[in-house]
Amino acid sequence: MHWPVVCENREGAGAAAGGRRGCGMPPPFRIAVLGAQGVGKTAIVQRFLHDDYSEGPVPATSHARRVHLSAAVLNGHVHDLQITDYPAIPSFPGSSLQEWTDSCCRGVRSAHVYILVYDICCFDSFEYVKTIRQQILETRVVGTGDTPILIVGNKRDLQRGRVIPRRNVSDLVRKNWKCGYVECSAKFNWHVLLLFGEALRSIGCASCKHVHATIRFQRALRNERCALM
Ligand SMILES: Nc1nc2c(ncn2[C@@H]2O[C@H](COP(=O)(O)OP(=O)(O)O)[C@@H](O)[C@H]2O)c(=O)[nH]1
Ligand SMILES: [Mg+2]
Repeated sequence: MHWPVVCENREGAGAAAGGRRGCGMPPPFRIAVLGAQGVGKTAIVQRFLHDDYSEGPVPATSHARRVHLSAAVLNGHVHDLQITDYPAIPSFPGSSLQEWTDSCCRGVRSAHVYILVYDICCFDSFEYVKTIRQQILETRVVGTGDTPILIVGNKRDLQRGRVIPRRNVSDLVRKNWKCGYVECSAKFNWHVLLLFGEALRSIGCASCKHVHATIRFQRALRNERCALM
């Protein structure tokens, strides 16, 4: 497969202000990754950005919000991506003031797409996703476009421990909620690329009806690296 052009990846709380703006680049696509503690949000983001997965104990910093800058090629154009890996936020902030009061929620209201992750073996984590989705809908400003939401069932490799039949979740999410649904395994790198592709497609479709969903990624990015493929 031919992977395209330039990529870079910078991380940390200060990364949000960066990007390649000022060089005629459009603002980054902001992707918010949300879900209960332990569902594998960080593992999914690490797998996507670094093709890396670690099983060990969860470091203390995992409870902080992490902003990652990266890039993808969409319809022949390079787009900056800002992927924010949120801790399990207690609730979706209903106002800008609430968002700024709780530092772990910063930027969540202005995301272009929400990736809501649950663990297919944990019923409570699906309940969390349900609640957050409902809160996102309630805070939408009438007249503005709908921010797409993608529901992700992680830990697909633990299929035998599944608590809700896949068909039931998929029907609820796709038919009733009108959201995309993807199951993945960060551990075995199964459908991780697909889910980010779905997320970007949903942004493209919401912002431009004529966008052709041709998305290609530079995989296995390394810090501060540019690659010409
Ligand atoms: N079996 C399995 N374990 C996973 C998977 N993704 C994450 N984990 C494990 O789940 C735990 C929590 O993952 P983490 O990414 O820290 O979850 P977060 O709190 O949602 O960010 C860690 O021990 C991971 O190794 C997966 O796809 N399969
Ligand atoms: Mg985490």
